[in-house]
Amino acid sequence: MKINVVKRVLNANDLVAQDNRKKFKQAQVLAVNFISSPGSGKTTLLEKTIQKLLPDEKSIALVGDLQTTRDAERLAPGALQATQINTGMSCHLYANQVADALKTLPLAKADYLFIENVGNMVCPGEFDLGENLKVVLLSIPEGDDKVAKYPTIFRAADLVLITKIDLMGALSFDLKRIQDDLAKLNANVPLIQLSSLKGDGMVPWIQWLKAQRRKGIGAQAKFVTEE
Ligand SMILES: Nc1nc2c(ncn2[C@@H]2O[C@H](COP(=O)(O)OP(=O)(O)OP(=O)(O)O)[C@@H](O)[C@H]2O)c(=O)[nH]1
Ligand SMILES: [Mg+2]
Repeated sequence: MKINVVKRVLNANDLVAQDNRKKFKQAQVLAVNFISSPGSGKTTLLEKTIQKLLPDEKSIALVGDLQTTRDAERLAPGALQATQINTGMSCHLYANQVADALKTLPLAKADYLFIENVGNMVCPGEFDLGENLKVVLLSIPEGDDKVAKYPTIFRAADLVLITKIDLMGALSFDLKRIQDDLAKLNANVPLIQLSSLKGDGMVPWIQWLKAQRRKGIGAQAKFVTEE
């Protein structure tokens, strides 16, 4: 019997993403892609994270939004550099937009590259940017039904952050429902609950982030690029 082996053909975006990944590896930078709906708390979390990593570890922020430089302005304090990409009509970042930005970013001086994708639960999941990890945020006000309704992005997540947990008591949100839905899609994905506003959950989040960077640099596991 003849067995046909079908290889995934890399598209133009994937090829640029591969090249980005090589650059992250060369610079020994952990590149993290933050994905969520608009307003889930990506920028607020990054503002706090960049500050908490200082003075030992330094970060670059790269932010995608349709319009304005507001998020980059918020992230500039504490960051080695904060760069805004305006995507116009596009609901996600492309790898070549990241590649263009890399030309002016001080990657060699950084420990982390935090990429805040355009606020959207669908499109960003389809486009590899060359990142080492995808962190998906879901905030309490969005509701506990979202994992099952937007499975693609939760399937691809390396970490799920439940944000704005200070609002847990004010809104009806069943964490067990989230855990059950994640168990079906991405059984071993870690989940951290946090409030950037109040500070709860920041310790495990920062520990997780640092551990990923150590793992990447030690074993070159996540930094390895498929040749
Ligand atoms: N209660 C509460 N509000 C928060 C928390 N984190 C962020 N917010 C608020 O949520 C709103 C949106 O936060 P952002 O950090 O701008 O959200 P974002 O995901 O970056 O939004 P986009 O860039 O537009 O996709 C702001 O009013 C924040 O103050 C939190 O932990 N608790
Ligand atoms: Mg933002």
